[in-house]
Amino acid sequence: MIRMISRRDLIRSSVASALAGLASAQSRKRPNILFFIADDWGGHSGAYGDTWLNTPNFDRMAREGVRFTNCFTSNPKCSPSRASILTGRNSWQLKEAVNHMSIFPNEFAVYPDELEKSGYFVGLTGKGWGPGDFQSTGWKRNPAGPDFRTRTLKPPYAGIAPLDYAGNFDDFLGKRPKDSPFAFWLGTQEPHRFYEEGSGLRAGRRPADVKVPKYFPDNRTVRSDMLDYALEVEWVDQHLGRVLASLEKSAELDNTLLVVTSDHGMPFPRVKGQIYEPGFHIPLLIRWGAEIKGGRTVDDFINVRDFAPTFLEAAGLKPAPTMTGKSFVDVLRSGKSGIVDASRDTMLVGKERHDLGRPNDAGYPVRAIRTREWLYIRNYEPDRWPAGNPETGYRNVDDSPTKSFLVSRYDGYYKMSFGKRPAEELYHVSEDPECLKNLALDRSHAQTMRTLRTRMEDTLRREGDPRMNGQAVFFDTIQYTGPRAHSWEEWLKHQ
Ligand SMILES: [Ca+2]
Repeated sequence: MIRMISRRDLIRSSVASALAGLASAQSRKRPNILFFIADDWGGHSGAYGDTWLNTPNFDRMAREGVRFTNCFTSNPKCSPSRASILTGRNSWQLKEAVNHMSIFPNEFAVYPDELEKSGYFVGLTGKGWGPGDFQSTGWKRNPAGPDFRTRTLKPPYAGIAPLDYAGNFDDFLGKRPKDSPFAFWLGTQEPHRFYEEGSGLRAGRRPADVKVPKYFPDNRTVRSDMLDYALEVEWVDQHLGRVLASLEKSAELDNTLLVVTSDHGMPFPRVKGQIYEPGFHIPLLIRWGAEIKGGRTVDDFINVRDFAPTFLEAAGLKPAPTMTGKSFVDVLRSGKSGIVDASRDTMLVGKERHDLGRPNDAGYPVRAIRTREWLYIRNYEPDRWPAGNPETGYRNVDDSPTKSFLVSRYDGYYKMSFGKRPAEELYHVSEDPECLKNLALDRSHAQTMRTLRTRMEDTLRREGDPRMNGQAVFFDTIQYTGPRAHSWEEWLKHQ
């Protein structure tokens, strides 16, 4: 006999299933959230197809988790990128924290605090938010969490005692109250410079293996410098290996949302601190046990400001009202590869001041828009030097053998890294990921450029960017909190 289902039955059964769903959501254990961020890592690894580094643990993350191919920071320098991660906002929405070596305002919620308020045990080791000053605005601890700085390692070479990140993480785990989920920020200081010159060669790495970017001359200086960088990346990978082992040993691995990323590209000329693809395109590997299907590659655009709302959603919380990023828990849970959410196809990037070294401590303001195909860049002060003034030593590029070589030659390669730039640049980034050929003056792309410019400015205006709203002068008032050794006034004194 076929029983007719009444409307009342239907309502009753849907209420019952909704209640069952709620119960299972409540009984689901809240995940641990481990944010593992390397400093200045351009993503070079086996996981991203490089064969000149040994990175078994990054590679394991890609096999067991999700590998994102389009993760970006909105500002390719330590402090602003980390401020975006913590607050879930673009850097021009962060007042003083848009700048490097600045102060951290206290009016924006940060995700470690939100998690702590809901019962998470939180901690930090290594580099959190910084460099800069968070104390003067009332922060009692680094916005990334309370510091677990318990162990250092024997220096591998003269003078430097690196933190034992993985050991500190173990100590943190040992102090965790029973049954509390944890949120830990593990920020390595590597592969940030400085490096012991020639360490890669001495460790037996082969210069011939290195893949040299086209914006550098292919020579032994550059190859050796990149091998030194590779050694530091491998050091980070080893710590990730120890962290994975600790999680396994404590039976927490599969209940941990483990995020492995970087703050911006590698510390080389034309990359770190500069608004070209290699500077703001970063790695992102996420493992979350059985919660998500592993072994996937996802091409959706993810911005660092999406991390905070994602972590809060994973913990069963709503994003803080000040967060403008968007959770991608749905993308993680989808089980799909390739493009999952087609609306994730655009992002903005920009900067104001990074380092000192220009008259009046001026910055180099830029905004840019990146779509699947294009990168449009607007340099607002093209008369200024993009990497810092020659007189003060191009301070927005970390000193390195590669930098010294380029500066000594003063040729086309020098120009690509240090020379002045036109007010507008356009790169067909899907075909030219190294941003070598500026198409801004190519008339056949004029319409594309106009469309991108309008779209970028409209979005920035909606986001309240002071530069779009006639208040760019604010950026010139922001205090620099680091040493003034490389300032213009210091240089003048010695003339
Ligand atoms: Ca950095």
